[in-house]
Amino acid sequence: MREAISILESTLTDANFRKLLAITDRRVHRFVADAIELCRPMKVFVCDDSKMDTEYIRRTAIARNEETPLANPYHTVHFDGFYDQARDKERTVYLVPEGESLGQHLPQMDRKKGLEITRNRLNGSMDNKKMVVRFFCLGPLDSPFSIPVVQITDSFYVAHSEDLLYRRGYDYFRRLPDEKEIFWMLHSSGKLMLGTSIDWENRGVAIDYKENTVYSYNTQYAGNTLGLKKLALRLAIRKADRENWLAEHMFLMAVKGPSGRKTYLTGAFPSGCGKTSTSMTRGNNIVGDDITYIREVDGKARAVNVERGIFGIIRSVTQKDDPLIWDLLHSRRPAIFTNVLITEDENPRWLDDDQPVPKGGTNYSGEWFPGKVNRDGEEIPYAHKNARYTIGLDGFPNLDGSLDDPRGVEIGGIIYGGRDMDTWVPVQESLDWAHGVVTMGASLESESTAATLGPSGVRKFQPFSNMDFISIPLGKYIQNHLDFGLRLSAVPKVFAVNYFLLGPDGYYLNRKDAKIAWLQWMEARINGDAEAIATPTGLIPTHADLETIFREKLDRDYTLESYEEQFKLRIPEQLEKTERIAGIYRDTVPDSPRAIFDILDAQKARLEEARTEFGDYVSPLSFSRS
Ligand code: SPV
Ligand code: MN
Repeated sequence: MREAISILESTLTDANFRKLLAITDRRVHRFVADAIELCRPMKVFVCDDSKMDTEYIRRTAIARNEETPLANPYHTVHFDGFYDQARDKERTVYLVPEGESLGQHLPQMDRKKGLEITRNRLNGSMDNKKMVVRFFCLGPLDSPFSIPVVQITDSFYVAHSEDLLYRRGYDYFRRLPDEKEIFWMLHSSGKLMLGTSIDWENRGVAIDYKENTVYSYNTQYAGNTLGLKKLALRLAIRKADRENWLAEHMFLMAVKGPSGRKTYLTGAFPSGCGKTSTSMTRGNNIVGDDITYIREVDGKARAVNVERGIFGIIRSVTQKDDPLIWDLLHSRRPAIFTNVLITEDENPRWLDDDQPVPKGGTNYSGEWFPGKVNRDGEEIPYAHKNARYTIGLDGFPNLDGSLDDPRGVEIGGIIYGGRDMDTWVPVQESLDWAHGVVTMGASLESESTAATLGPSGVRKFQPFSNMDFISIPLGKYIQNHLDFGLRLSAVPKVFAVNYFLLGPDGYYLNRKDAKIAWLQWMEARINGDAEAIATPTGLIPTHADLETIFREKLDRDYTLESYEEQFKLRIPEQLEKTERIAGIYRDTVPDSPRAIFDILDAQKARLEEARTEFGDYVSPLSFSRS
């Protein structure tokens, strides 16, 4: 390769060259020069995070048809291609050096071969296009949590979205300590038609963890393209493994207790299972809704939000159920909607918004009209099920003051939740850290949703809700969780929740806002303010405590009848689950820690004993207080 500096000097305008060279790290120069040689852009734009530069990115996204302005001058819409509406798990592969294996759960490819394919796809991909070079930081700046990231993309939509979602890092890069570890992201949307990637059949994401670099091509959907989101999470999980901390697919929030008390909790839920809505519950404060780093500091578990914005699903968001989000999305706060419908009067519409079906408009399929069908004759809904909004957290009325605290916050609890219609009770606490790690985190299952390609509604193994992003062998990842607890003197409590329990008539047993009550109970438990009943699978609330919480927080009754129905121990389903999970680890995770089997066996024995004593379905009133 030619000298990086001479490549940069001959390709960049003076102003852009100066902006880039103000960052003195030679690794940065080499990465940009290599991307230029590979992708051969017509021009290169280096963003220095000034208002002028960030505005230029937003305006260019519109000028190039990647975004369409809406009636609200602070809003735009971006459409991803018809077949590019979610994360493509199958085509997201780890490039594995010779002799290494990540186990059978992770899609992987020989590194040399993968790099060759990837570089072929990216070869000349920015022909006639402008390359954007941006600098960001994952986590607060100047903190033990900070990870600097270089993002190169030819999509102004990607560069604009990241501006709303991540901490700008140009100045931070100018003062980086020598040899600080950096993540490197290179994306190209490939050929575009009307602002949309058309070569989706040849799309892919290649994770070269050896070089901390991720390549993404021929796709635009944020989960496949925004380097700082799920692409960096995969690299962060490897870094966390090396450095003994945790990189998790979790929200981070403050639950408010009595007399202004605040307790921080993180929560791992697979996509589309209530993660964002839990972190935005009324009366509490949000720190983040998607990705959290957790480190041990002086024996405590401290955590930060890796991001500073929300890329949230916009379906069933209504004025009545989600007033906070609704108001924010009708304000002067900059936002990008994706894959919603644009009405004739230039307003966004999403599914289940409590309004009549629109008469027509433009959506991800082009011009839309009621009854429009796809190639297979299936009706195209007016908006996609995985339609989203992108918005910065700054100025949210419920934003917690700790967002940018470089020390992070101490967490009192970790929650695991999935889409489970018939097994878990609405909320329970684990017997201890390892029991939580194994029977809650490592045993998490969930029905699939529209957030990933493929059929929805199929029960899937979703350990820690992080399975899609785990980048080390699964057994090692679980061992790291077990070990992390051992290093703590103040160990967070571990909880499991289930918002999706169905009654015999096929209806959900709980209203959406019941999560407010479960959070309150967890907050009380962490602070020693609530009793619990010991069952074979964990510690559950008493009816009396829930009755008080529902009355105080939700202004309604919580009857003994509801309690008995919701909190009954479903022994056949629990036993089946225990067997299923133990089977998965036995048959497919050769490096499973022994603790998984010991803890699952002990749970099974407790369940069988309870069945002998009480039968298959056991009222919570049969068990005694712990
Ligand atoms: C998720 O699907 O978990 C998301 C959205 O948070 S994305 O990963 O960006 O697709
Ligand atoms: Mn997510």
